[in-house]
Amino acid sequence: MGVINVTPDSFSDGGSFLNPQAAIDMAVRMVDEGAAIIDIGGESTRPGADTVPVQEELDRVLPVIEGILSRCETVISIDTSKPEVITAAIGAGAHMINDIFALQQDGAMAAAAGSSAAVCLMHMQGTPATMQDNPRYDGLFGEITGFLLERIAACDAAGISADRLLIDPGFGFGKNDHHNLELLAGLDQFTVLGPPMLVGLSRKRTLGNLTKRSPGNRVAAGVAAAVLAVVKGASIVRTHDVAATVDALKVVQAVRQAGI
Ligand code: 7PM
Repeated sequence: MGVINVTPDSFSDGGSFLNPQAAIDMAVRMVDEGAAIIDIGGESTRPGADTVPVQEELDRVLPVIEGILSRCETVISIDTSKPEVITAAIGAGAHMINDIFALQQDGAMAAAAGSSAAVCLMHMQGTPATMQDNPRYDGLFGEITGFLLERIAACDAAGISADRLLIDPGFGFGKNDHHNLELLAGLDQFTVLGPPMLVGLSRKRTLGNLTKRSPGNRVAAGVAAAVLAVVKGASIVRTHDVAATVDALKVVQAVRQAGI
């Protein structure tokens, strides 16, 4: 899954475009490089980022979804928590909802249930504004598993069947470096929940703290994390660096097939 942010953000040191044409070009390039899914976001989840009004978010993402689908065949994921954006993006051709609030915001569950799109349920402790202020867990895996099971049950109650779901432990979302590394080491524990697992480690701060590198120079670290995640059961890797990640995962897949 390649990441395209249609925001004025510079955090990720690439992958953010306010110009729709640049965003579309980058997405098409990611598809050419082997991405199976493009994740499009119009609102930053960065702590302290400005919230974006609904109309502004729509104006950012809809032309990009339409532009990508007019140029190539790919699966489009919409990174949003707003029901209006969920519904409009699916109307424009999006196939999947990537909501860091796991459909807990007002109207989001109903908007998802009114479609047949896939849904990624991500764990976050707290909210983006405060989640990195000394996150603490009594039991890291138990807390995340409990949350994901509760959200799977909430989706089922709303009429979203389990075969539409993906789960995500939410690396960096209310987790310190130690939490993130522990999660990666024990990632296989989430496979028993049932839905395929999506993970996002690309360019994240834990990788920066390990390597002392800026976001744009964390490609090798991110590729290592992606390989470990897939070996431990992840089905989808969210990345800013598609070409390098696809190459690495081709090796993983070939070794797996040779080992059958
Ligand atoms: C600031 C904080 C800027 C966090 C960017 C981020 C994930 C995601 C993001 C993830 C899923 C980033 C993150 N991360 N969606 N959206 N899983 N499902 O580093 O890990 O891209 S935003």
